Amino acid sequence: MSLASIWNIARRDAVMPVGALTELLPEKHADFILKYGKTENLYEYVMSEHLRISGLYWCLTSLDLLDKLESADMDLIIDVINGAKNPDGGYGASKGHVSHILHTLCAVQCLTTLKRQDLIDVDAVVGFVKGLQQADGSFYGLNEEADNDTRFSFCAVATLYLLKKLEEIDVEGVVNYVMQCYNFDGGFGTYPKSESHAGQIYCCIGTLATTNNLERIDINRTARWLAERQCPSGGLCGRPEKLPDVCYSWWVLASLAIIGKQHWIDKETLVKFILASQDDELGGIADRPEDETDPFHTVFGLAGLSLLGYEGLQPIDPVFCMTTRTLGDLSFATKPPE
Ligand code: GRG
Repeated sequence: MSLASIWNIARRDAVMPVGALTELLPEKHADFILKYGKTENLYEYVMSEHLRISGLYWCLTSLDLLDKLESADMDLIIDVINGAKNPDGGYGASKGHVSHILHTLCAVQCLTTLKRQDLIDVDAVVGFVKGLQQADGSFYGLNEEADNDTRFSFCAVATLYLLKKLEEIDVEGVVNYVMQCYNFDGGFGTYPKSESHAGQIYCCIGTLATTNNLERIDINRTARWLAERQCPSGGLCGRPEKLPDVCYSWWVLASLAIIGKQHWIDKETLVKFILASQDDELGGIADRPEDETDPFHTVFGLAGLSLLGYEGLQPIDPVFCMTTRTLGDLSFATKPPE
């Protein structure tokens, strides 16, 4: 760990470098993302087999935001996704991996983006998702592992929503479980009584929005917790006392957008923070300025900029983190309660 990183932790914020980038570099980012599909021998590619389908979702959505989807190798992507399909109806991280609700959602998102939902065995996916719901309404991530987590509640609801099959699960049960994870501070945790975390809040608000239950929360209290995540550098963190990270430009901002409070964040400084986290040589966006870039932070940085109305990026849907153009009539109309 560098001396600068230790200093960042001590001050609980990132340093904005002198002469940081102030313009988006879309061509660089498209090249950075496309390189992942072309070089199977790339160290990062080989080491990321356990998140291959999620990685495809990050890359495809980045390209869609940059309006460069046509540059992707569709046949290769479809081969990888089909290879990850399992007899139990779900998708694994890649070929030979057990089915997981996260990768199943990502496979559905990718095939929706590629306009190839026809390749999905909808009944089989519905069967897999239904099998993960527990008596208390919560969801496991994979069969036979008691790992209930509000992330998986959202993944289940989003998968079925995108397939127009939401009614196939116990929706009231999932909403009741998510509401058990609602904390006094306005945030949500991973399971009942666990600490509020911005990533889990996104998942819970997304679940409530998709099932039309946003009126169950105190919007102002939740928005306040989220808005307090903005650090003096402009970047957003995931919980109190933690460092800002570009990915929270999505988890925090999208949550605020869904409940109609995006304006509680200072837009100008957040845009500066994301732009300062780009790499002008290799392309891509990092977790914070001067760190190494990767597809995960690239997609959520671009998605955050799109929500902030940054010019030249396709508009994004705050619930599904997919472009509104791609989602068409599946795009979620954000209607915060009065
Ligand atoms: C449709 C985009 C989309 C997502 C699917 C799986 C999922 C739903 C969302 C994940 C939400 C989440 C929990 C995000 C947080 C990711 C992250 C950076 C976790 C690290 O957390 P900590 O607590 O790190 O280790 P910090 O220091 O940031 O608190």
